[in-house]
Amino acid sequence: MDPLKQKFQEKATALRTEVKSLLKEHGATVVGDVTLKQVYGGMRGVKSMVWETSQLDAQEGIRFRGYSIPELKKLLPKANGCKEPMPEGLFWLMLTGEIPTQEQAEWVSKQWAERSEVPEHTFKVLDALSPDTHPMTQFSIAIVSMQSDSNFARRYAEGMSKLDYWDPTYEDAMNLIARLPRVAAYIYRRSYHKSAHIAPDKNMDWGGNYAHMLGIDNADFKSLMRLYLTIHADHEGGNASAHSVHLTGSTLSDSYMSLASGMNSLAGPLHGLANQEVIKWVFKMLEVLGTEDPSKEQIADYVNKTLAEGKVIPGYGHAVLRQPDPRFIAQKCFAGEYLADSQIVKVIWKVFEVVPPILQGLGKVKNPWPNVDAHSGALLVSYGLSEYSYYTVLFGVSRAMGVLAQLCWSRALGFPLERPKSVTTKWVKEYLAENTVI
Ligand code: CMX
Repeated sequence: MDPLKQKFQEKATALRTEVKSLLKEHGATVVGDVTLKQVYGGMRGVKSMVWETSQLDAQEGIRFRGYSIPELKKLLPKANGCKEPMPEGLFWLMLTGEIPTQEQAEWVSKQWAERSEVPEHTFKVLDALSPDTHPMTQFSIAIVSMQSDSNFARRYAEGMSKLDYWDPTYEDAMNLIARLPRVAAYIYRRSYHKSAHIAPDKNMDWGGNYAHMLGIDNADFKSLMRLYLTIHADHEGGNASAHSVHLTGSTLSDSYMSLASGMNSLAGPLHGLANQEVIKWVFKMLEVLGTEDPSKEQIADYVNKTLAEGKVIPGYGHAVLRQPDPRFIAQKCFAGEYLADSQIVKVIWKVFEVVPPILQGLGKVKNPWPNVDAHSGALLVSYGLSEYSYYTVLFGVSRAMGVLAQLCWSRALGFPLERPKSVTTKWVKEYLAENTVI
């Protein structure tokens, strides 16, 4: 058994026993109430799921297995000479709860290089699509097309014990994550570079090789990719992409089907597609204002115009966070170090000064601060990756690590089919009539 799988099995066996006795003793403990507002309001804050790989605090932001992003930047292993963390190390951490050694992170790199072969039929499926098909549509189709290789689906069809579900899930997760950069780069090159594909370099790390296959062989861009792929990986379980993977996975759909579900949710403009919407909105603003260097007053006017048209300001607000997103701050720090002269970065920083007070002034926006998507586009544009319709695919490649690590945990802990209760408005009215004290 490989070292990561062995460590995961040890940890999972122990936690499964612990959870069993926890539920035996405390299964009836009430952990929260649900209000009617939450029932109609997208279930905000309702505790209804266990997610081991990360947890989100409204004030502090995300912690992966207890570690904040600045801590991870210090503690996770680095690829040769790069200052940013290796996403491979984060995957090890999410799966085992332990910060890996350099050797362990490099082992993951090698494993993913070995497992990265994409079936020929997936390229044929992609080539059959019109090149102007949205990259997220292509990504989702490509993931489903690889499902024929699922170890879980094959072993389930052969008849496997419930206790073994985690094992082929781990194999599928490793294979799928390994293949995603190749698939994602293929989509980029066919959509924007006339299918001039770039062969993978199996000696490179996962993030570096992705940058290489995109066609941007710049050391700083590779560093950005490692940071980007690390910070977008997971955001606890309730966000739409993670929850979609969890829900689909709970039916015992395999990793390929489950991940495609998550990617279809990520493709919505209130979620991952916001990264494309931000830069599209900024480009439009610069075009309308006729300047590359708008004043704060000009930006404020444009923000108010967007709001008056009944639209949201993309990249701002969050369902849980109530402070600037530490993933935004991590990208701002990167820009400060590597791209302080970039004009588009300067515009994003000005927008950051202008938007929060305006949103605050509306009186209804719970979080006026920037989220992860407010900054990423400016970094990518600065390195020449300006085709913003592609941006959500980058997010998706990263998000696969978190949701698939958790899918391994969900299988190992024997989580059941997810099936919450819905009610009709008629039921609500009857319930209120019977239960409201006048
Ligand atoms: N611009 C304008 N209005 C906003 C707003 C924004 N950025 N964020 C919230 N609001 C509005 C909501 O539309 C809602 O208005 P109505 O009452 O008229 O419907 C009101 O403020 C209250 O919303 P909320 O409780 O503060 O926010 P939600 O939890 O409902 O929604 C989110 C969260 C992210 C969908 C919302 O802030 C938004 O639409 N932001 C812009 C899109 C975006 O950046 N999404 C990316 C999120 C991060 C990610 O998943 O990648």
